[in-house]
Amino acid sequence: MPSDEVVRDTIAAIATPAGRGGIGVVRVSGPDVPRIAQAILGGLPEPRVATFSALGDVDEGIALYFPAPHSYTGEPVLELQGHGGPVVMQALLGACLDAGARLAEPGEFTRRAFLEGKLDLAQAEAVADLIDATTREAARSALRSLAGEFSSAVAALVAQLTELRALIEAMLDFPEEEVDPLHAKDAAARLARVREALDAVLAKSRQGSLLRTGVHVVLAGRPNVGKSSLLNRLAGDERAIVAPVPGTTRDALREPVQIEGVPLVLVDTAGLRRDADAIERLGMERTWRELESADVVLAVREAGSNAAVPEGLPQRAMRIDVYNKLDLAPDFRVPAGAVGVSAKTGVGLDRLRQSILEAVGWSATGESVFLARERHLRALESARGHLTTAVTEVHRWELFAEELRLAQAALGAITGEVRADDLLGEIFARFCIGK
Ligand SMILES: Nc1nc2c(ncn2[C@@H]2O[C@H](COP(=O)(O)OP(=O)(O)OP(=O)(O)O)[C@@H](O)[C@H]2O)c(=O)[nH]1
Ligand SMILES: [Mg+2]
Repeated sequence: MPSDEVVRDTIAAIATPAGRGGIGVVRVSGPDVPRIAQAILGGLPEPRVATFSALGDVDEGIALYFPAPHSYTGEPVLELQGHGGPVVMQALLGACLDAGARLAEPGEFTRRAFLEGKLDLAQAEAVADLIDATTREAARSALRSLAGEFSSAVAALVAQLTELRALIEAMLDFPEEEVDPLHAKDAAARLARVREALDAVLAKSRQGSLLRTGVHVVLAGRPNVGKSSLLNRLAGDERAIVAPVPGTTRDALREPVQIEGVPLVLVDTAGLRRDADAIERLGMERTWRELESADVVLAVREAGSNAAVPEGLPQRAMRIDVYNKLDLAPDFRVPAGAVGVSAKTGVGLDRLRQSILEAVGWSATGESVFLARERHLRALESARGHLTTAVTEVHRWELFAEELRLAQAALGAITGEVRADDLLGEIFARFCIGK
């Protein structure tokens, strides 16, 4: 990886996905772009004007030139749009490499954009999140982060902290007994306001993180209670085999679905019972493993049957008690807190979907959420920890100021103001090549 020094080499990569397509794009960024354009196009195209040209002796297509600093990376950028076949694209990339470019590493274009100050770190991450979004809701949220909504919210917190720190620094110049009690009161009130604002950002970030990671929902229960039928209903498709014989499902089956834009992975499992044959027992072992990593467990049983759910369902995950086959037991009274459904008629499924969202803490407030990464959540929580400690240090102003400084540093790590180089490597290595 290149270091942060200003003189960089020129990188090139195929920016479109591998395979055949109408158009394929090779992207080049760096100081050698004019020389490479000369070699491949016979000259630099007019800035930002789509220019039809021969692309070396490989293809013909459109060339686009973005002079620095008005480009994605902030460096001179050349985009070559040729025909999107793997051979053509490889040859075009090869021509760029022959002309002096180096093959880009994953995420290197975006890394340069960050180093050139075109994007902050949270925005750079939003680029990858937008590409990786699995639902429309996640994509919308990523786009908002890319536009800087999350970064501004963090910056607003940092600004509040900076102001408060300035106030405290001024107080530090006086001996404790001379500090105006009004100032002390003011500082405490301001701290309370920052904490409130931080809590709001944290709540939106926790919600949004669900859109990134997806939620593991495991269906578990005794055989034949209708777990596979429920999965099919929720997935809107006949994915799992359903049969009247107990012990139908052996392997755990995963099915991605979404509820109100929240991506979930539904996991159907082998029913749990005592006297099972060898293969079914192997299936049951898998069920227990799935249960260990579940975010939500749907504990399914038959309405009106006396059979309890199997013992030992984990407590860690959120659990929803589901009574299925309500159509067979019309008089059955669903216990409070549980959900009654019929996989056959579809009754109660909307209620079940809502319960799943509630269980993971999703509330459809219509307010925008932040598509936060684990890294962001940890930073916000750490900042929150320091502010909580600060509350107890009111009147010990030096310690108070130190906690504020630490909180600010934690927040600065989100946007990359405060950063460690190994963090950059870690973040950008997960990008695709050409981005
Ligand atoms: N009437 C009625 N029958 C249902 C309902 N849900 C499932 N069934 C039937 O119950 C039987 C078992 O359904 P499955 O979905 O295979 O049950 P399972 O819990 O996955 O069973 P195993 O895989 O063996 O653990 C099938 O004959 C289904 O058609 C329901 O809501 N109403
Ligand atoms: Mg089944």
